[in-house]
Amino acid sequence: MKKNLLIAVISFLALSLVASAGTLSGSVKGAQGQSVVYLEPVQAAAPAPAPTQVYKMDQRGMKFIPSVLVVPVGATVEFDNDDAGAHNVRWASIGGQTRFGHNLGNFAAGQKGTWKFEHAGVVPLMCTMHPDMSAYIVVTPSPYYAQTDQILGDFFIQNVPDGQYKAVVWHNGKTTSQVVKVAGNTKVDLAAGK
Ligand SMILES: [Cu+2]
Repeated sequence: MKKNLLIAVISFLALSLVASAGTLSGSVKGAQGQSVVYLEPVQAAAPAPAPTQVYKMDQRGMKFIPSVLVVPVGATVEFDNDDAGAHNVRWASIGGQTRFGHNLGNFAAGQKGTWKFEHAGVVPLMCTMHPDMSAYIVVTPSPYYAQTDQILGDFFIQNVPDGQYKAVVWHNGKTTSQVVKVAGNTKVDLAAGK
């Protein structure tokens, strides 16, 4: 009897360990090129630890590099001017909200600036001096995000706690979403917006 109880307890513990989180994987369908996938908790979730990594957006060869940078909310992004001439960094809005717009300023060759992104949403970057320069920073509401494979559209998001999420696909400036349920390792294909 005692042994059975012990086995039951151990089984329960093992099961709860296995099932508490998993990798969400799948493919974004109907999109050419890279997409961004991120999860928005549907239920109240414990706040994620503040990101400590510094993320970088370069200005090099008259381009923002990378053209799409994905960071979790609360992340600090470093903007480096690697060109011989001056550049500017500004965004008119975050997530379409103009009150979050900001002009980070003008940067001479070799100069850099940093900004902490406190609001989730898409940040359309511009350089006032060069209207052809543009890029996006996607600030995600959770640490659960991925960029898809350019060709296959595959994505993997690791260590996702079990639960319900709104899975958002961002592709070339358009977003779509669907509710997904994560229970351990979970596979789901997502559709990109047209
Ligand atoms: Cu510029």
